[in-house]
Amino acid sequence: MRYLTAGESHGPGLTTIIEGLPAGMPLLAEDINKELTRRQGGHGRGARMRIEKDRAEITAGIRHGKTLGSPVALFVENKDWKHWETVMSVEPVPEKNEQSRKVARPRPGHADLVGGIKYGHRDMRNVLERSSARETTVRVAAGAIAKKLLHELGIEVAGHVLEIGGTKAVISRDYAIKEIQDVSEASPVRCLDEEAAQEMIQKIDEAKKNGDTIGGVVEVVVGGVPAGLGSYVQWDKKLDAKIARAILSINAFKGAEFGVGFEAARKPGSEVMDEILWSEEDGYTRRTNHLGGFEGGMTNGMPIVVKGVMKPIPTLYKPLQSVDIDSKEPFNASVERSDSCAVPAASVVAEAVVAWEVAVAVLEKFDGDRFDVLKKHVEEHRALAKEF
Ligand code: EPS
Repeated sequence: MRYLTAGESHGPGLTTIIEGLPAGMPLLAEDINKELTRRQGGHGRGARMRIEKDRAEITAGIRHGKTLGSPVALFVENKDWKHWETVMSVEPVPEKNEQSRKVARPRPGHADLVGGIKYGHRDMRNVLERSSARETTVRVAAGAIAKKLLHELGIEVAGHVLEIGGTKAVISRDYAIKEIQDVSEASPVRCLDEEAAQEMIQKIDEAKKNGDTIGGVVEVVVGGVPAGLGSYVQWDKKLDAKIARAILSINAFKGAEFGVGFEAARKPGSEVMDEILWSEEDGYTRRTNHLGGFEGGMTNGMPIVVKGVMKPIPTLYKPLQSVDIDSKEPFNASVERSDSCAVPAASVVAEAVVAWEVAVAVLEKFDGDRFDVLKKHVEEHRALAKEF
């Protein structure tokens, strides 16, 4: 299964084509739309999210609520496009209009300058329009389809926020996946610790007042995962590595870790490995889940637990120093409309990209043409793994 996305932040809209879905899988536009709405929310979002009401228009691949096995195509309209029709016109515009909203003072930390050098864009709007996190809209749409496939196979995905601007959530017990979904959904910052959430909200408000931005840490948990997705036999078949890449592909993400992650460097092996248990009811399990559901690049049947680190968004209302690429004089960076914190929204994007990688791994391991056959194969595999 694969997908590509296309679209500029202030162009007519965003498009994706998803190829390789099995035929006969139930799928409604609402399955996608509810995820698009989740991505738009969270305390700290800017004015753009008040303009948009992201909705997927499905134009191919589904009939009577079920996938056909042919490519699924969908389009999400940018409602803001009507304010940008000349600036972002596909057709040539009069010379006097070409310069309008030109970006010549690159923002430190954004793709502006390097993208400009790479593609020869002296107007760096040509870079920022595509490098904008607006693109994550259609990645969430593709992820929503992956989540639906996983859900139908008894695999559930939940994301939440662990940290914003240095305030850490204290998670005092193990939450079931459904609880993570419900509790985070009710929080304006998608955090399971209500006290920490209040502090996070204050920090976001402070950052906004100061024309600044803040980042944080998100976590995605996937439960009901069959053992043996991915493989140890070749470096590029390791599923944890694919998930880490997917996390790092989210705009502004700088790191990923599984289970205890970087803490493993500071502990002896006896405190890191997860002891193996077996029971009639559950088959093989682990006493703990320090390794975040992975051994040898393969899922071990325990929940996948992966964290991602998001840097603060680089667009600052109180801009940092930059250079005007026309005059080469020092200037403050250009100011674009932005969010003061998008960590809660990014946790929804993280769910989507993780769900995508897990769904691809499921389809690689089991039959991918017919959904009913796929379901049967997954059930058979679960029974075999238990008896092993
Ligand atoms: C975003 C849409 C963008 C930004 C944000 C994310 O819209 P606009 O540029 O019109 O405000 O709000 O992206 C960034 C700040 C960025 O630097 O990438 C969205 O739909 O999530």
